[in-house]
Amino acid sequence: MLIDRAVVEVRSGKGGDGALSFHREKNVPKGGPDGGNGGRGGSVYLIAKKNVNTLLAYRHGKLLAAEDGEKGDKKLQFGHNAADVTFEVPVGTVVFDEAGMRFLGDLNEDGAKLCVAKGGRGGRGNAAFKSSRLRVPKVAENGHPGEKKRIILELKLLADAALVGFPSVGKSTLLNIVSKASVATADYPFTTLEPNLGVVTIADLGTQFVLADMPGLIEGAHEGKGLGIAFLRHIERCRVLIHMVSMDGERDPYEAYCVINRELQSYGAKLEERPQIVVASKMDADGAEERKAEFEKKLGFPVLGLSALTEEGIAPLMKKTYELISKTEPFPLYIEGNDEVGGMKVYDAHLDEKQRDFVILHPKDHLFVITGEKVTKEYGLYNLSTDQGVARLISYLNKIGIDEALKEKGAVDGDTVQLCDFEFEYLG
Ligand SMILES: Nc1nc2c(ncn2[C@@H]2O[C@H](COP(=O)(O)OP(=O)(O)OP(=O)(O)O)[C@@H](O)[C@H]2O)c(=O)[nH]1
Ligand SMILES: [Mg+2]
Repeated sequence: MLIDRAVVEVRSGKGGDGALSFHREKNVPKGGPDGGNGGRGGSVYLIAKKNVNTLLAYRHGKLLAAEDGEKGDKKLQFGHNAADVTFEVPVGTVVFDEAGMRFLGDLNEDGAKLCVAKGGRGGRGNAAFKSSRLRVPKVAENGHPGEKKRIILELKLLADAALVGFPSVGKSTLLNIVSKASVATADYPFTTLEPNLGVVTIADLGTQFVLADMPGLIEGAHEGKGLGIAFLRHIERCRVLIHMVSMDGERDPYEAYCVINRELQSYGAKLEERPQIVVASKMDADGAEERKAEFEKKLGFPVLGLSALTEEGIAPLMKKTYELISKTEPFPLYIEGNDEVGGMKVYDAHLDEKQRDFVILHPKDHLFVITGEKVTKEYGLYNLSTDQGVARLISYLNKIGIDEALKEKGAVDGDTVQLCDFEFEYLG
C-alpha cells in the first residue's frame, strides 16, 4: 500500500531556565547578580530527500522531538543550546498543522528544509537584569517553552495527467489498457476508492508519462457526496486532466460535463484552469455517435471518441495527452490565499503566526479561566516564586486587558480567576 499521509507529533526543546544567583566571595559581602542564561531548546526540521520514497517511516504516529536547552548557572555560566534534529521525507511532501489544517510548507525539491517546531529561547539569568533601577535583581526568567503540535505529512502523487469524470465512465478500464495496470473495474459506481497510477509508454515516440486514475466524482462531491473530493489533492500537480464523459446514455453528456467542471472548481485549487482533454467514452454503445454529435454541438468543439472494447481512439488520446503535457509548465501547488508557493527553500512556519492574546472561559458561577496559546506561553516565562515575577505577570495581564475582558464576561468582585496554576481574585 502506498503510504501517502501520516500524522506525527513534533516537539521542540524548551529553553533552559535562567539562573538566580549572587556572587559570593570572602571579602565581598554583597556580590552582584551572576545567574547565567539558559540555553536554547533544539528545533525540529524536515528535509526533502530524493532517495526517500515513502512516508512509511512515519506511519505509526512517530514522535519527532528535540532536546531541551540546559539551565543557566551561578558565576555567569550559560546553559548549552540543545542540538537541532532533522528528519528526512520524500520530495513532494506537503506539511500542514493539524489544528486548523494550516499550511506549513511544500517540500517540493531535493534538499528543501522546513522548520516544523522551533526550540524555545533560553531564560535570562538574573545577571541579565542588571539596571540602574534594579541593582539587585531577585528575578530570573524561565526558558521559553518548546512547541508541541501534530502535523500532517502528505505525499502528493507526481502524476503528469489524471482521469476525471463520473463513476463508471471507464477511467480504470482505460488505465488498465494503456499502462497494463490491473485496477479493479466493475459496472457499479465507486469501484475505485483510491487514486491509482500507471506508466504509459508511447512506443513510437520512445517516451513515457504517468497517468492517474481517480475515483469517480458526482454532483455535490465538494460537500462530501459520494467519495467527496479529498482525493483530488493527488492531482494538484498534474499538468493535464483527461475529462471522460460516457456516451452510453446513462446521463446527458453535456450536463455531466458541466457538473464535473463545477466540482473541480469547488475544490478550490484552480483545477478548472488546468488544460483539459475532453473525451467521449464507450463509443461502442448504442446511440453513442448521435450523443457525441449532440455533445459536440453544445460544447462548440469536437472531442475524441474512445472505446475500450474496440480500443478505438486510445492511441491518439495518449499521444495527444503526451503532447499537451510536454508543452504545459508544471503547476505550483495552490494554497488558498497564497497564489504561488515556490522559489523559497527554507520555510519558516512561524512567520505568519497570528495569535489572539487570550480566551476567557466561564465554566461555572464565580469561576473564570484564562486560556490561549499566547497567554499560557507568556505565563511560563514568569518565575512566580519571586515577588517580581508575580508583579510582572500581573502587569502583563493588565497590559493585555484582562480586567476589561473579565468584566465583559460578567465577572464580579471576589470571583476566582485562574491562569494555569495561578489564581487571583477579580477586583473590578
Ligand atoms: N461497452 C463499454 N463498456 C466499458 C467501456 N469502458 C469501460 N466499460 C465498462 O464500464 C464499467 C465501468 O468501468 P470502470 O473502468 O470501472 O469505470 P470507472 O470510471 O473507473 O468507475 P469508478 O471507479 O466507479 O469511478 C465496467 O463494467 C467496464 O467494463 C467501453 O469503452 N465500452
Ligand atoms: Mg475506477
